[in-house]
Amino acid sequence: MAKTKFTKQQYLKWYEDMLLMRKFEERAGQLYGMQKIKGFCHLYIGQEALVAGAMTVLKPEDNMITAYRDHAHALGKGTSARAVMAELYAKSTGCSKGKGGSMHMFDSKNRFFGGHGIVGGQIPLGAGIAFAEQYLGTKSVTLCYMGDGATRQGALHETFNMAMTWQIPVIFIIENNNYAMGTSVERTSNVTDLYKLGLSYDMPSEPVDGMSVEAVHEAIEKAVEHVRAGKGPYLLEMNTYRYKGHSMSDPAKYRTKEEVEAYKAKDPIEMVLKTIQEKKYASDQELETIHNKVKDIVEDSVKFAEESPYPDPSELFVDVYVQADYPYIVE
Ligand SMILES: Cc1ncc(C[n+]2csc(CCOP(=O)(O)OP(=O)(O)O)c2C)c(N)n1
Ligand SMILES: [Mg+2]
Repeated sequence: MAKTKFTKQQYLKWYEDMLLMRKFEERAGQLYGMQKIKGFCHLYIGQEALVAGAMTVLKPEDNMITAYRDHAHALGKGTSARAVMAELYAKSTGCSKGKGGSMHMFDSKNRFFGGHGIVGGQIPLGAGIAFAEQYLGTKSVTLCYMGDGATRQGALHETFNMAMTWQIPVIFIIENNNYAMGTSVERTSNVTDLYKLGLSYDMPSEPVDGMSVEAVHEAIEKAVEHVRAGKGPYLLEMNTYRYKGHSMSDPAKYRTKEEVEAYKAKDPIEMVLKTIQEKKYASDQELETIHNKVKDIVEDSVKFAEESPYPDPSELFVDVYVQADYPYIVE
């Protein structure tokens, strides 16, 4: 059996965290089909290790920002399943008061800064949050996630240049799931090893196996150490896969069944489960307890969302513009 530097507690946390993300989204997908959830909805199923592996490294005072495929990030950063589900239902108890929906989860108290629908829009915003931390002299690190599609945006290059010039404490994470909607990386990028984009700015840049939560943890740990030491930005390209379509209306005809199956064979949750079982970190009964706990959290979130009220019409113009003073707590 291979030796691992990780503890039993870490494996069990990864298992529970990823299972919650997966079960939560499977239920969200079902509720979408029942028209309980409307509008846009992009699922993260298959990509869970990218967030779970970071959460065993980050401190509560570290920041996170991402694109619209954001349910798992919010859950990982500590937003309750209730607040995420209620947001999907557009209810006033949602983390964005029911006015953001699936693409705009936001939870400043847990230092989760969205949830952004404009592809690549969060890249300069993430660097901006990190700049604020540097300016104020804190030790907080900012994780800025983006899709492979976002790397073709001009904003990425402007941000990379400025972030390196000013040595901003930010870690850019490319979630390379091979597709931007139905368009493969090969069709739109001359450079398909996307981590190499950082090299022309002299940014430390590495590829990571995003199906392995251990590899994600190790890469983030190394990057965080670098950034916290004041050595400037870091870029990680995490190779991953989304099992579901781009959004709820995508039949995913641009890829083969074999391709999907090959990734599912490396499923991050199954891999962690295998280690837990091999190392006897939990009995079957203990695993069942975790499953039941996760199921209860998800069902409780659905009940909470169902029973919550919609925002009052008078809320329409509230929070459109806010004064977001440090530490960005918006009441
Ligand atoms: C500026 C901009 N252009 C186009 C779109 C339409 N759009 C929404 S998602 C998407 C694909 C993005 O893919 P990727 O960055 O790889 O993220 P993934 O969906 O794979 O997580 C596009 C083109 C948009 N939202 N914003
Ligand atoms: Mg993509």
